Amino acid sequence: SLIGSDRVRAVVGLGATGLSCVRFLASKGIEFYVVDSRENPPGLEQAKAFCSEDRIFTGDLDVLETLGVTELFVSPGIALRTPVLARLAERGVAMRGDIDLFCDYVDAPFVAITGSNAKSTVTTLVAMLLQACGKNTKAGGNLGLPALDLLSPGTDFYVLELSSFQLETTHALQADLACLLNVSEDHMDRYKDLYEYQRAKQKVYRGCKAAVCNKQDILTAPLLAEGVPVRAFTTKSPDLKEYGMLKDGDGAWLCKGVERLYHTSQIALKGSHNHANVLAALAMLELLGVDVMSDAVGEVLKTFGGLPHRCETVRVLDGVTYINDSKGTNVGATLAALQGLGSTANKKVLLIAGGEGKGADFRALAKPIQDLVRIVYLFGKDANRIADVLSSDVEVKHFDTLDQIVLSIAQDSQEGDIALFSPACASLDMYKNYEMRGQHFARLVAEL
Ligand code: UMA
Ligand code: ADP
Repeated sequence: SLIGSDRVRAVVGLGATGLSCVRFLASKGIEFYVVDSRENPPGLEQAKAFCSEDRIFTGDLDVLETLGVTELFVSPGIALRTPVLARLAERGVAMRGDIDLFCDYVDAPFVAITGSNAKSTVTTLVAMLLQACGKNTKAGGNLGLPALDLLSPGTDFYVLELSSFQLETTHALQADLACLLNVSEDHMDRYKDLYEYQRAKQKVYRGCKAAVCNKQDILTAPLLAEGVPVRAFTTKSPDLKEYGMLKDGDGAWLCKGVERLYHTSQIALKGSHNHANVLAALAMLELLGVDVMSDAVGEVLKTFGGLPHRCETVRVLDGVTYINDSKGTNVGATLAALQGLGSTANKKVLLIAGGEGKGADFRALAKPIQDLVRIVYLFGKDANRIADVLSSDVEVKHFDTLDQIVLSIAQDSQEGDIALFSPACASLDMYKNYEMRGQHFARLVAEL
């Protein structure tokens, strides 16, 4: 806890997270320094309203060594391996994060959701479902609105999307409900290997009161004390108490054990990866004590078609469907998008990929691309690293810009094709963020 201690604190980083820590600590009358390695970080002007200028240091993190700090609130964008932080940690300085602060002060039940993919979709869906069931619900965290900015009286539930970076600096999460959706390679520029990354993700379960995991992904299996209720979800037929699917003609039933809950025709989210997301959300509702068969739940499932930039159909032109999956920023997401389109898409997919690969191993894409994709269009920093793993019988085209790619697709495509923009890479080599990249794609397609 923060009260009555003689700690010397610093907020490290002045982006959205750092600024939320600055506002929060100031509102509690707690003193702190602020440090950012950037000369002119985005939150600088706003921070000055909460902290005297002689306590703000920009341009270099090394100044931390001269301030006598004992506790840091480190922003998720800064690696704990950064030399000055590693040196301070070695000397016993506490490395905390905004979520740790949130946990100290939250006084309503909260749900913590992590995973390599589908976090935002599931976080949004769970929050919409709780809200529709009459619960005053606030959603945020990695989703966009920093967790500390959500805290407000009269809230029934907080639903937090957490990244592995946020979990690294969280020591006692103790969520009322924790969910790890899936684990596949991401952010390999920040982790030694998949297992170090998985360890960060697994911290979501620490001290939780109930848990949801993915039966088809062993890396999500929680190690919990006896008596903590756990629900698993799967896109295969479920065991008793599990959430899963039973085939039914062209569609399938989402089930709990043998109990039929919703038919896929009653669900706006499309693709088996999205059905897994719905099952995870239903499992969470049950553990939160909400009736999964209420009219309110059915209505949300019937209408929520997903967030922008996640397998979003932006146009059908001359029989060609253009899909914006700019949020497909790692291999796992692009795999899910390809597989979600199904075998009916056989050789009808024109895939656009490339960008900042974050040190990923792209080999897992080779087989699904060979099976489903007719032409691959590559651009961005790591285009060649993707090209290197592709089978020689797939046609690959290289371009400098997305503009050239969209024009080329307009010429190459035939009726019935799917032009899928799912980069398997981050956008930061060419764009400010994945939203700008997705908007650029949608604009180019609209101009065709
Ligand atoms: N930076 C510096 N020097 C500093 C501090 C930051 O160079 O001293 C750089 C970082 O390397 C990074 C950028 O500034 O490139 C932003 O870092 P930040 O920690 O200030 O980020 P925030 O603005 O606080 O936003 C963070 C999350 N960003 C990251 O984890 C990189 C946001 O998630 C999140 O919405 C926000 O907190 C509120 O909780 C974004 C994200 O990309 C969407 N997350 C990653 C992902 O989803 O893959 C993890
Ligand atoms: P996150 O917040 O974890 O990045 P999003 O909900 O924004 O997750 O989705 C990110 C990407 O993951 C999108 O490209 C989406 O198509 C893909 N995706 C959605 N559901 C799944 C799933 N169940 N498994 C793998 N990938 C998925």
